Amino acid sequence: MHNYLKILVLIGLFFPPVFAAQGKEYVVSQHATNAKDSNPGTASKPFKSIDKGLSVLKPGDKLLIVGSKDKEHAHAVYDRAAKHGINLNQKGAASKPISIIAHGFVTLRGNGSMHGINLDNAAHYYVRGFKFENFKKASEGFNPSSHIHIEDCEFTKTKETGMRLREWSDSTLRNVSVHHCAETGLFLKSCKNVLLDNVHSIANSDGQGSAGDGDGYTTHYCTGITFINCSASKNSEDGFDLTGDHVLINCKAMHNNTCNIKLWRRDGNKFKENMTYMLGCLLLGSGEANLKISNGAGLYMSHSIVDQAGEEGIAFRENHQTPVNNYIGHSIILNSKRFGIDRQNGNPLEIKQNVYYTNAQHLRGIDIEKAILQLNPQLKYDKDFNASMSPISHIRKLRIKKEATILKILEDNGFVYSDKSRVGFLAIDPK
Ligand SMILES: [Ca+2]
Repeated sequence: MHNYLKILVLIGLFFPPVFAAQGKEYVVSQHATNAKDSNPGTASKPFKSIDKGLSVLKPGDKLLIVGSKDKEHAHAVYDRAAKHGINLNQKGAASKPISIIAHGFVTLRGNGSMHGINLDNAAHYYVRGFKFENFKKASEGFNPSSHIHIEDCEFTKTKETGMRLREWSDSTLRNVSVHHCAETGLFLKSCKNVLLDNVHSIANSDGQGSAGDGDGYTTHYCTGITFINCSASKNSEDGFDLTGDHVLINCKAMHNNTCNIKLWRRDGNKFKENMTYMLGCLLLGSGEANLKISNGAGLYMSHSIVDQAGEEGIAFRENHQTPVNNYIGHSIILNSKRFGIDRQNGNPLEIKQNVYYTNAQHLRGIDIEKAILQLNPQLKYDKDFNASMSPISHIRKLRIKKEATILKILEDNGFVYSDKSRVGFLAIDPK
């Protein structure tokens, strides 16, 4: 139970409010017949260029960039060759963010030399509705940025890395997809208090397969990163390659070349304790271990499915001098080509009411007798397990237990799902 509370404390740090713009509204419409940059930037006399629109923004202002009703229409495309797609070079203020919003379909198209969003030193921005393609990186910022909220955006076909988020804090990505980018989809470095909600990192590749580092998500030196309803799939290396304190709720990591999820404790040249909480996650089909925990990183996993690992389902590797307590409960570990759970390191691991099914072998480094006794008594171990049932129907059985009412606990503590049906997948469901 204490672990749930820890999750809530972590989640409670997020959901920064987005305030209504209080300043002026400007319009950019490159194809309007009377558009010109000497205009006042109103709806009837719009600016022609994005650069002009960006240059006039003050805290609280809103910039509408007009595209097309038709996604494929030429008017949807703004040519951003040799320019950043959007340069967040003004600063909003605490209750006066600057909003930059696409009106209709807007594609910002680079030529590979600059970045989709330049975050350098940016603060208090709200960006919504754009497609960014053919930039050098999907986003970049060499100096800290904070309170940036990016919604309903798509980033694709970069030349180097997808989104690079460095020293990014108190910020949100919501309804964002990053796909077919070079190298890693989203690279977060030294970030703090970041919420990723419904973010999908797909088919990003550095061209080196499992030997490279084309991860769905990479985090280095980060604290307080929460992923809700996020996914990583078909990336050329790992799905989620994480260092730091993270929460993953209802996330999916599927068919990534190396591990679907990898947790590290390494933090620069130091080893810092960290813990990743996973609730209701699906790890499906990995080239190597489905979930790998290295250097004694901490894992708390509940109500999750670990299916079709190319090697181990869950592999604990490499001892660390300071033990971290790990927990795996109410989860199903099945169809691993090697052990379901392979604990080669000596960190404490509590396993409780899991189901192990058709792994090459179920458990190593664990007291198997004890592990079997800990299974949910309503679900008999292995031989009574109905293979025709989907893993999801099994996990639904598991969560009948009262202690599985995670959603209620979350809701009681102010965690709100705007659309429960979208969850669509186990766990966060009190029934
Ligand atoms: Ca990796």
